[in-house]
Amino acid sequence: MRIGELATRVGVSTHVLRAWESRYALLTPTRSQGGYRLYGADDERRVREVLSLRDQGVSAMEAARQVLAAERAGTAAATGIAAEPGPDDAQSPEDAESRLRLDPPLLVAQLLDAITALDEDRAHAVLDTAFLDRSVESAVVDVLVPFFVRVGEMWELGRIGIAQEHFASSLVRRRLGALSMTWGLGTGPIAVLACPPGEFHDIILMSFGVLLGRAGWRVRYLGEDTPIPSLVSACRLTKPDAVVLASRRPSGFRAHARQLKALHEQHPLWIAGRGTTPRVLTEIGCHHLGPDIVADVALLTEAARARRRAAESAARESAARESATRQGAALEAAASEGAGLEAEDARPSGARSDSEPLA
Ligand code: B12
Repeated sequence: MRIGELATRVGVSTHVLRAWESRYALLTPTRSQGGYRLYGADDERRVREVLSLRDQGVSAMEAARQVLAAERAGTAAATGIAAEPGPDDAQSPEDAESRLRLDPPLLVAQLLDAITALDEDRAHAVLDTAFLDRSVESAVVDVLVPFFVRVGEMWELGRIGIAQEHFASSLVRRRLGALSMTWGLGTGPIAVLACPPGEFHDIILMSFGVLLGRAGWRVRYLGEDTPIPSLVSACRLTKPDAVVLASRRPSGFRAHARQLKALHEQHPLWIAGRGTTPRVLTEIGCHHLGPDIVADVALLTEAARARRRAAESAARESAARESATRQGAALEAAASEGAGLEAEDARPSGARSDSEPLA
């Protein structure tokens, strides 16, 4: 069968299958007369085994290694003949891992090559490898961020044009978009994410949203060029545990300092990106996030936990105060009732209360 049919049968994109073929030698196609690669039942079985291991939390690279190792061992057991040593056999697992795993700088170089040629297929294959081989956090921090720094440098040097830069942005935004599908779900704290008016660089903000979603946050993403009154009404509606505003330029924040200061009084506001200068922070008086976006997720999470703990303890204190007030009132009532009874007891024996039925 051709790769498209295999992809449909196993429910994995052709990009991923090609990556697994070239990176892990998981697939061993034969060639048709016309030169097309043809895949067989063994290829399909290996892919299914890798997918099942991945469902159990094993990385694609490790799953491929296990499937191929089991296959070699199985062949040897079935035939009783020692299997030919595979390329991995003489190596330690660490050697095999480093052989299979591409270094982030190499991935960045391959990605730059692919976007320079506007080669969508190749660029996707590199991104597939980046996201399959490592955690989303590492793919973002070690591959995507350095990639955009290099795109900026090459753009400045005139080695790539605006077409390539737009192509790169659109490619990565679509990938992040796919990863963002579940970031609104759950019961975790809520974060509203936006860029101020005139700011269109939102890729890191979006990446940050993906990482927040993975850490259990519910993300409400407003994205680039958001008018401040719209941000304020979104916050009124969602009552977020954090509002994150990102801008490359200080003016993106300073032009709205008064409204942002007021917003921070209602909901915790965090500003991020290169526009976050000491002067901006003094003018707005809000929190800020640094350049390490993984550490930023932890910082925001800890702040939300502390805020929740403070709210819970305030609620407990207020409940305790209320209950003390209620107890005090009850005691007072009991005391005055007791005093009434005493007064009644003190009445002369023949005397009758007004409320007593007449005989
Ligand atoms: C992709 C891109 C675009 C895309 C953005 C697509 C998108 N949706 O994001 C588009 C095409 C829209 C664009 C437009 C423009 N761009 Co542009 N762009 C870039 C490029 C290549 C990557 C931007 C990026 O994502 N960088 C991300 C990282 C790599 O950069 P960073 O800002 O250092 O971020 C780090 C921290 O600050 C922090 N951080 C940043 N944001 C956030 C957010 C959160 C929540 C957190 C926690 C942390 C955090 O984390 C990062 C990692 O440490 C950069 C090159 C570069 N080196 O950045 C140019 C660049 C930023 N652009 C530039 C320019 C000039 C422009 C335009 C003016 C071009 C034009 N003439 O139209 C417009 C301006 C649009 C606007 N008003 O916002 C210049 C800016 C120069 C300057 N001195 O400010 C750069 C540096 C390119 C260059 N070398 O000339 N751009």
